[in-house]
Amino acid sequence: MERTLIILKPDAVQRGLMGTILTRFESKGLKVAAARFTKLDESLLSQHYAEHKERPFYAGLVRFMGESPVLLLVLEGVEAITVCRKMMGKTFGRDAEPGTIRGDFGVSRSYNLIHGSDSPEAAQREIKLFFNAEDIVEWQPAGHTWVYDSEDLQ
Ligand code: IDP
Ligand code: MG
Repeated sequence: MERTLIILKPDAVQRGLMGTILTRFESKGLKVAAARFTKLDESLLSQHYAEHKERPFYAGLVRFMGESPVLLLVLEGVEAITVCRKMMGKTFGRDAEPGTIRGDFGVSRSYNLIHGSDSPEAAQREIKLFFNAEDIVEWQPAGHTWVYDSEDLQ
């Protein structure tokens, strides 16, 4: 099992798309391991987006992400990082394939609805940045045994 950090960004929250997006992950079989609705401050955002500090879009990105609340999620599943990135689609809504979250719901470069960790190292770092260890809930969804075959879990 793998965990990934997902952020439903301010545009997803303001456009009333939280439920729609979360439903896609739930329907796919991903399990919510932690969730928090909050407004992110500049210090957290500068740590989260440290790799983009020198990019021309950085200032606008931090402003946008702190402007309004976000929904922070830890999702869990087999190969959850790759599965979620595929479901999100390419970074810019205009390039993202139909059927993906960004492809179906957005047309913007900056307002692209969702963040998802892009590697196991990033996931570990990002989950630690936004959640305490005790915020991660260990639980077994009732339908779990019908989501994965025993072979998937080896
Ligand atoms: P990702 O979210 O698909 O991993 P990254 O390249 O890591 O994409 O960029 C982080 C975020 O920065 C994007 O999700 C998007 O919100 C924003 N961003 C990236 N490139 C641009 C750009 O060229 N213009 C405006 N915003 C951008
Ligand atoms: Mg990225």
